[in-house]
Amino acid sequence: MSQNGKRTWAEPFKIKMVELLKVTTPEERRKAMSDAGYNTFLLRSEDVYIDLLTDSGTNAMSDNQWAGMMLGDEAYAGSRNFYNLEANIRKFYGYRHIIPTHQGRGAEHLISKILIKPGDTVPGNMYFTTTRLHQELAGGSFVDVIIDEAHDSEFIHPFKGNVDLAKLAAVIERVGADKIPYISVAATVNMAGGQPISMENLRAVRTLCKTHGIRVILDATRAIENAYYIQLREPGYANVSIADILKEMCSYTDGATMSGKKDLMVNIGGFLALNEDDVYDEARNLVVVYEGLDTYGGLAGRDMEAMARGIEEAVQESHIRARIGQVDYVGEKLIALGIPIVQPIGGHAVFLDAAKFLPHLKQDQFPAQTLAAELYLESGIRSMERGIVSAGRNKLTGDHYYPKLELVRLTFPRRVYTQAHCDVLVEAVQETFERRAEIKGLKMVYEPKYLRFFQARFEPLG
Ligand code: PLI
Repeated sequence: MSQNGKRTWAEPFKIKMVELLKVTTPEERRKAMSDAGYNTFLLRSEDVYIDLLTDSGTNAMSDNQWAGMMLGDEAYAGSRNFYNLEANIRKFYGYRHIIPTHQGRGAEHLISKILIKPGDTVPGNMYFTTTRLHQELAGGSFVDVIIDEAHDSEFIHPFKGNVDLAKLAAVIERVGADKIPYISVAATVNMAGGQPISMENLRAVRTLCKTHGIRVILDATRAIENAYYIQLREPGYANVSIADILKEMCSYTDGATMSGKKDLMVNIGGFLALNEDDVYDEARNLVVVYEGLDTYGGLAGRDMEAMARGIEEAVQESHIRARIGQVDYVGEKLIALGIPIVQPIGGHAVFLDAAKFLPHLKQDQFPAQTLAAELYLESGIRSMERGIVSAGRNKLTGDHYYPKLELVRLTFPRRVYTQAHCDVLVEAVQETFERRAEIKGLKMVYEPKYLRFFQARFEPLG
């Protein structure tokens, strides 16, 4: 049953400008995939028909955002657009101090460098690739404290992004609170399949951390989508606005890292938000080393304006209902066809369960990498591996991490594709599913040191 009813999610916008798509032949796709080393990140965008690689920076801005771009104040210092952004982050997220960054990982870099000392532990509700890497580069170790259900692709739970409080308490007991600079809480949890955390859980995390003097840092990248799930599923929130839910979520945290390229529908931009004055002072000093002055942080004035305006649009109920309704539409169709996907359906993407889709492949034959390549060969649709390749290697042992979830992410850019594109996608996945028994795995032939999924190269087995 759809979470959104049948037609209630129709897009609350009309299309003013279009970008033409290119349809390729199977022969062209075979060559493109081979040239790309069977890694969808290495494809040229012009060889892609429907691009579901990511929802990051790929969204369609509104006429109001584009109008804001023309009002860019490109002063080196004190741009008016910075103050507009600061005002809207304070208004909608509620934090006191704001530092713009070129994108989310710029903020992750700053907070990791400021708060993490070598030997520290950072618990979190499942890792995210760039977040964990910055924690490790600062000398910390990430520990996963998400509930066990999050690692089971079929387990139905309304808030699969929840922190397991017993796991968190055990980590505090084991390493000591003074070795935990903060807990990193993501909303929604990308690697778990776009799964939300409940307000009740976030409140409980806050209470537990407060007793131990541990900060809570929110990864707010898709927090507005998380707010929608709280409104939809959590008792007591059905009549609370998305904006008020967002603000309450942030109120249980000490700061946030943010990639504006997702929820806020801009092509570039992010920020670090903080409440503590001394942490802010350090961040304000450090940002000039890595990003730029604290009133632009690596962004043009026009980009800050687009992000400031994006916040106001992103918290609109009609927007968020349509955005998640579209993802839900595809997910429901795939479930009806018996295709294995992560359930409940996530906020920003439908995640194919590659381990169940291609059960004849071992995990080190890269089932999700293989499936992403095959879907492209079938249809020209680009998706992303979120399995063993993305998980990388344990920095101490050098072994692959073997994540329980071996997924292919079909990620929906906001306000970009139509329902007919969704139907084409469903057909393509179905056709790939029908020939799954013939699909062979891959071997990795080039592996970069950091975030290997971006640039690794593969060859077909057999
Ligand atoms: O890509 P950035 O540097 O703007 O943001 C990094 C980042 C942080 N947290 C989370 C939850 C993310 O999803 C995220 C980036 N995600 C990408 C690029 C994605 O395709 O999901």
